[in-house]
Parts: sequence; structure tokens; C-alpha cells
Amino acid sequence: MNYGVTRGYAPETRIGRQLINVGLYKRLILTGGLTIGMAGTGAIAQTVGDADNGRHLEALPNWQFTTDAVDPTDGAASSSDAEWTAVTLPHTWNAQDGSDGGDNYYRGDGWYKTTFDVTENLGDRRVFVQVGAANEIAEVFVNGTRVGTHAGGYSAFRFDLTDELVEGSNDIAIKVNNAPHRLPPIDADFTFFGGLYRSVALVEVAPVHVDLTDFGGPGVYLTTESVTDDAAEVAARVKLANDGDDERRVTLRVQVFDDGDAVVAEAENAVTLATGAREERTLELSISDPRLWQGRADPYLYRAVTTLVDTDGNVLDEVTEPLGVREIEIDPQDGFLLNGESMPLRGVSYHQDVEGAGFAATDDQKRRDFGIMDELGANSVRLAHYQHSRSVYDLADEFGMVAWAEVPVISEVDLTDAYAQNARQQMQELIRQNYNHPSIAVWGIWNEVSLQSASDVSSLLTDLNALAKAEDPSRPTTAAVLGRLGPEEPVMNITDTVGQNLYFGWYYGNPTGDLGAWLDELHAAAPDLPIGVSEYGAGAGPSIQAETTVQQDHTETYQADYHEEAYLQMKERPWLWSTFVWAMFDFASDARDEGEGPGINDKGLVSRDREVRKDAFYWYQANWSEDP
Ligand code: GCB
Repeated sequence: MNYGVTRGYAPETRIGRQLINVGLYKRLILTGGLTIGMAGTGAIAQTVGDADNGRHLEALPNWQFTTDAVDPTDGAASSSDAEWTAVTLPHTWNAQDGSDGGDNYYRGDGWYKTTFDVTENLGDRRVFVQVGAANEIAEVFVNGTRVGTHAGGYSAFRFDLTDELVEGSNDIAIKVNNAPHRLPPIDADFTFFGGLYRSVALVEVAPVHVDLTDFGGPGVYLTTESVTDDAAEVAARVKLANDGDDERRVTLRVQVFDDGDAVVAEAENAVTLATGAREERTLELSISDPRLWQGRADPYLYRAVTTLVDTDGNVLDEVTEPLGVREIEIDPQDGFLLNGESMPLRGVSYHQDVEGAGFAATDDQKRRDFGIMDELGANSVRLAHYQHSRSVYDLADEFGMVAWAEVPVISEVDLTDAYAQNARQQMQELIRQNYNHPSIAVWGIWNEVSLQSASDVSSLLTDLNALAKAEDPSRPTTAAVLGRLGPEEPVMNITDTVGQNLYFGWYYGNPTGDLGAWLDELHAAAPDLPIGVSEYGAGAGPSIQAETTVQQDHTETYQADYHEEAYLQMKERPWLWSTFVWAMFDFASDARDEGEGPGINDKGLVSRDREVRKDAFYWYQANWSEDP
């Protein structure tokens, strides 16, 4: 294809057929309507939050949305009869109708469309669309042609659009459907907000680049192999792609920067890539006198910058990833250890839901939420029940919160090949997209999978666990197992560690004593199994205050008493590798109708609008925070 160059780059800056400027590795040549300024080099400064890998991305603006029927082959459906409304991303179509209770919110198709211009000859560069998340099934069309389908409402994905692009205006249309409920199933206890609820961006790369097709991952995977006081040895595995039509020779370089921008380690390698090549190279780096990532005490981050440089010294691609040097151990007797020191995990669980926006929470709102967890004194977060945005794992790194990251394999799994295949894909997306976050301590394989057809379920979960171990041998796996299952159950013996969701004093049992007694029984029967509490909690309407000891009354008083009782029992058992309050914030669960109103799970320590810190919040703050 030979597009006219419509923007004036000085000819002397061209390198062969590539229009990449010296000292400027990547020119954005795409504009999204009129709102993105493209003057000079400033235009490339814009980055977007979700899975941006440090690359310069152009967020696509000017979206329109409809739930009407649309013919996707009709360009971006611009001439169809559908009624379109202007929307901004992140967006969900049921933030408003999603919390009126009764499980009745809209589940079906939603269409998004926008246009962008190709203003310059692409040469042999590639252009990808990167979608932060689309719940749950997405089909992407460019100029009326389908370029890809993605199943999985919580992970990021990319499609290569290059072959469909034309000079001038291009249409992109994305159909999103939140009806199927494969992963997670419909009985999961939260509202499935449909839509493009994270960012959508274009990313353009030179023909030789760090691979963008690796399950949405950054293509650079950093593993700390050993740590002593003197040095940390880090392996950087880099996936390379050559989509050019001839062999290319490049220098692959990885540099580690400290927080003062000094280079503290670097390594490089000359690589020759045949046309069409997909190759992996590993560089070894050594950081002297490493400063460790120490959780809340000192969440110190290096950053690893991977560059590909051509024989003339031009940077062709650059990927920046966080690097935290730390060692994690989980022991059945000593619990959780960070860098060799015992660190009992005081955890909370986080859904990506906010009032008024559902899943379409902004990065600022997520930062505010981490600020509230910090204020509470939590040192750990279970990122339930699915893949969160990159910005959330970045916040966990930055705030020093040890994280449990998981996939939406929940309750009733369906024992079809399609389910198993999608569960595997989602596991690979979770791990590759988030491999480099030092905060992530464990990969969660499932939550409360019920024991229907027990042996088939076990073989599915065993397979997923093996996949996670193969993807990342450096981290232990875990699972949130249904509460009160004995150690003889097969599902208690699949992952490296387990947690149980235990609701003594809420759904069953007694708030005093039962929890500790159960934990002791489990520990005595399985002394070699690291056991944690993946959930415990009680509901409370944010303004229901009454002296009561009655379970399920949804008073703040009962909730605070429950937490005091439960937490003190767990605290006396330091062999527990984790404890996670369910949940940090009230969240939308449309099928519920209890406590203060319909559509809300009110087990949060803070109300859904973040306005009310409940009594239990203050109890934890007094017990957890360094500055109560
Ligand atoms: C659980 C589930 C979680 C629910 C919670 C509850 O065990 O894992 O998704 O929201 O219980 O509130 O019942």
C-alpha cells in the first residue's frame, strides 16, 4: 500500500522506507478526529493507563454508542439507522441501571464507533488497537472488516489493524456483549457492567519491535533470580518480532534505572532477525547493592527500559516496565515472608466498582481507593475476581500492597472445551500482562468453584494450576476455596497454597470461637499446607447503627464486633499466610436486596460512594495503621 504523506516530515529524517525520525523512535501518524493535537513532537507525549507498557499510545476519542442493531460491514455503521449517542471512555451502559436490584440490568449488545485519520505513509510499520477491557465478548471491525474477536471481559487485548487501513479517514467499530457469562458465570456475586470500560488506544511500531501479540503482554518479562546484600541478578526475557520484508540487525538493550534516573545495570546483545521472525532472547542483569521492594515499609521501584536500536543508532522501539527486587516465601508454619522476614498479611479485597460508573472507574478513582486502603493500614490486597487494569497493579506496586491476582474462574464452571480453552487464555493474559509487578505475590486459580462432577472439576483446575506454574515458575499459586472443606478434598491439594472463604458469624456458625477452632482443625490435619483466609466479612448498611448482636441485621455495630472477633482469632495464628477482609468497599451486585438497599453487597468497610467509613474501618485503622 502506498499512502500519500500528508504531514510534512523532513525527507532527510527518513530511514529507508520507514518514516522514523532520528532520536524519535515512534511517530504517531494517526489522529483521532480533531481533538488530538499533532503539532510537532509534543503529540507523542500522550500515554494511556491500561497496559500501555510505556509505549506512546494515542487514546482514541470521539466515541459514539448505541444498543440498536447495527450492520458491522457498513463501514463503522455510520449509515445504518441506529441512533448513536456521544460517550467518553471509560464507559459502561449500565452504571445507572445496574444497582436497582432484581438482576434486571441490560445484558446484550452495545456498539461503539469512532474514526481516525491516517495522515502519512505507513511504510512497513504496524498499527495495533489496544483495548484495556471490553466486557465480555468484543468484536472489532475496521472499515467494515472484522479484525478480531476477544472473549474475556477483564483482560487487555490488541489486534493488528495495519492491513485494513487506508489513507485518510478510517472507521473503527467495536461490538461488546455482556450477556454470555461464561467466565464468570451469571451467579457470581457482582454486576457485569457491559462496555468499553477502560481505555482504547492505537499503538504504532516499527517493523522490528518488541512483540505486541503475546496475550496482550508487554513482551518483556523480568525475573529476579537471586538476591544478596551485594547484588540482585535479574533475567530479562524479551520477545522480538520482525514484520519487515527483509532481514534486520538490531541491538537489544535493557537498562535498569533507579528512582533518580541513574542507570544501575545494563546489558545488550546484537540480534539478527529474519523476515517474519518471532524470537525470544534473555539478557542477564546484575544490580549491585540492591534496594529491595519492601511492601509498605519501602515500596522501592526500579524501572527496566528495553530498547531496540538499528545499525544507525535509531531507537526503533522502547518498552518500560516496573522492576521491584524482592523475594517471597510462603511457609505452612511461618506464614508469609517478604525478603526473609515474617510479614503477616493484613489484607482487604477490591472490586473495580464505583458508584455512578460501575466498572468504568477512572485511574484517579482507583488512586483514591488505594489511598483509603493505605489510610486503613492494609498491607495486602486481593484483586478479586478477575484481571484488573494495569493501573491497579501499578498502584499496588507503588503503595507497597502485596497482591493476590486472579482469573474469573468462579463457582459453577462449565465442563466444556470452550470453557477450558477460555480459562487457559485468561490465565495466560493475567500472567503475561502483569508478570513484572513486584506487588503480585500469588496467582489465584479460582474462587469457590463448586464441586459438581468433582473429578472433572479437579482435572480442569489441576490443568490451570499447571499452566500458571509453567507461565511463571517464580510465584506460588493459590485458590479461594469454598469455606469448611476438609484437607482431604481434592481441590484443597491442587495449588501451592490455599485460602478459604470463611463466614462464621455471618452465613453460618458463631462469631466467637468457631473460626479459630476450624482453622486449628485444618492446620492440624494438613500441617504442610500453607493456609490462609481468602475472605471473611459481614454486611452493614452505611448508616444502620443499632446495638444488636443479631447476625444478618446489617448494622455497623454487628459488623464491627464481627471483625474484631474474627481478626483477633486469626491474629493468634501467625501460621496463616494471609487474611483478607471481604470487602474493602460496598459494590454493585444487582441480584442482592438486603441491608440498606437493593443491588448492593454491603460487606465493605467503606460505603460504595466512599463517603462513609463504617465502624469496622476505624477498628482496623486503630489496629493496623502505624499512625492510628
Ligand atoms: C464469597 C464470594 C464473593 C461474595 C462473597 C459474599 O464467598 O467469593 O464473590 O461476594 O462471598 O459476600 O457472599
